[in-house]
Amino acid sequence: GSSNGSSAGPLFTVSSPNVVYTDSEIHSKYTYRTTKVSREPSGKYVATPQETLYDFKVDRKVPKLGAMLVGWGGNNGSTVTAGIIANRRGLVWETREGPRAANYYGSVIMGSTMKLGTDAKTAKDVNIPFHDVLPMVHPNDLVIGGWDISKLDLAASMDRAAVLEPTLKAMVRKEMAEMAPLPSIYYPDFIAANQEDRADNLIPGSKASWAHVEQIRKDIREFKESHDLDKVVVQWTANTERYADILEGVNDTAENLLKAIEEGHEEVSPSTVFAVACILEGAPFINGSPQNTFVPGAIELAEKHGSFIGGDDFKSGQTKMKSALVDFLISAGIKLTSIASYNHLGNNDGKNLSSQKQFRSKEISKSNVVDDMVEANSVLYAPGEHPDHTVVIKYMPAVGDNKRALDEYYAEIFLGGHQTISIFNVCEDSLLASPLIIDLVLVTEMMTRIKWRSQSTGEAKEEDDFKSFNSVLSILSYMLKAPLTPTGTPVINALAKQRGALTNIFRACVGLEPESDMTLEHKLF
Ligand code: NAI
Ligand code: DG6
Repeated sequence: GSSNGSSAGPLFTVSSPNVVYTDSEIHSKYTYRTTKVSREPSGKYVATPQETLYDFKVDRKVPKLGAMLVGWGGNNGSTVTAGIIANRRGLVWETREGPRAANYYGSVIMGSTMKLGTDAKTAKDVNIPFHDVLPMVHPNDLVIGGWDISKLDLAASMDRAAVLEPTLKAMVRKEMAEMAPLPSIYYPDFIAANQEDRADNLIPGSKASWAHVEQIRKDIREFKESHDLDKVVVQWTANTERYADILEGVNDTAENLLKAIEEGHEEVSPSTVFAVACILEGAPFINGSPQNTFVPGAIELAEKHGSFIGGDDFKSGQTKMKSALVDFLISAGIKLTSIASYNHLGNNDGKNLSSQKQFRSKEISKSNVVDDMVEANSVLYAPGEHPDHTVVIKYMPAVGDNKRALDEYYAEIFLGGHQTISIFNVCEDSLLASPLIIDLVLVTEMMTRIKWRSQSTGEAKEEDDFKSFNSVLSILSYMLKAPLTPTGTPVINALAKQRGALTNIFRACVGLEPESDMTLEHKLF
């Protein structure tokens, strides 16, 4: 069973002089071990093990949390809302294949486990639900709300999305019908022209303005007050926008961006206006779409205000496979030489992406996902050498949300031979994206309750030396195609490494060593 919070008591406690539990906090002293490498004039390397001592502090009080979605009435928004209601009520519904029960499959936090250690008696692995590693919010307790430029209530949105079984829809319809998205901001130039007919729920004004920032901030405050929430996390799951041009004096610095919004500059996108409003309101903001919402000015503003941001673009199906498979091929010493990625889909996302500028945003986020793995292998690839990589997306209304993705991976193997791997990946796109929306909210909220300080000087420090993680939450990378990282820090796309970062940071907060697969206990006896 899953338990969280200090009242129910945690599923496990750590017995170590480095870990202290109080009623309200978990304190851990953690030694972070890395290796510093220097290059000698001879071209050889010297590797020196390094240790840094950190204090971590976790607030154990699980808050009452709201998640506000921009694009709430879309396929993802309506599906994740219905899914949470179904789980909360433990629903079971009939399908032609028999009864189906609500679950959180596809959520790392709710559906996967972490090895805690080995059993003291049997030496077998003890695995616990990921959700029990730290005191996390349960998704059943989330209060969902949000905005959409389309005024349909959530029951009608769920019908329009055509994702869920009619029997399930019937069971959640009443609750869904009572939910309606708040009016939103619509600057027609940023999304495809073919979206215009659903834009009937609008805050007046068709370009950025300070009134828009104020209205969004007010919406967040009112949602928080009316549901008696401790915190709100906001997530963009609205249409993919075109890229905004990065212009000197407009969106290059925090100050210029705020000025550009006040002056109504046409190059500021709706998603950037949402990001700015959330940053100023202190509500974490996650971008689930590929466009460059986080222009340099928005990142600087977040860092200035110590507000959390994360993005970009949910990594759900084709790209998730890619970031696992390419990691495997290149780590196996096989020289991947080309990737051809094609997909067609028939939902409103596909319709919006049939427009060139919006497709271009997606093409960028889908294309840069193997760079780190290629660059890391200087045995297979010369500097600057890269596999060919093509991404095609076609709109095919008939298949609806049932996306078809075809991928061909072509590689060079031993002595000039070739390996071709073909993948045909069919899935309901929104059923893959919905659990990621949940994970992003839960992990982001958790990060607001973790503080750290460096103990490298060895001296005891004042309580107020504790800080938050950097504003840019790269820990969310596992769920995202084009992970945003703090300025000047590397992007990690390899799926296993991304999961390792998430797992091991959580472990460090309770004073546990990183997951090690050495299993020396089974080899040295
Ligand atoms: P959708 O088109 O069904 O939903 C988007 C919603 O956003 C629509 O209801 C639309 O009316 C609304 N909208 C557009 N502009 C808005 C604005 N300025 N303010 C408020 N609402 C606005 O699309 P879907 O399938 O839900 O996907 C949402 C986004 O997530 C898309 O950008 C898509 O590319 C991205 N995404 C989806 C993945 C998936 O597997 N479903 C994976 C990766 C990214
Ligand atoms: C088709 O490419 C539409 C897109 O919105 C994708 O469905 C979405 O980005 C998911 O991408 P992936 O590559 O993770 O399956």
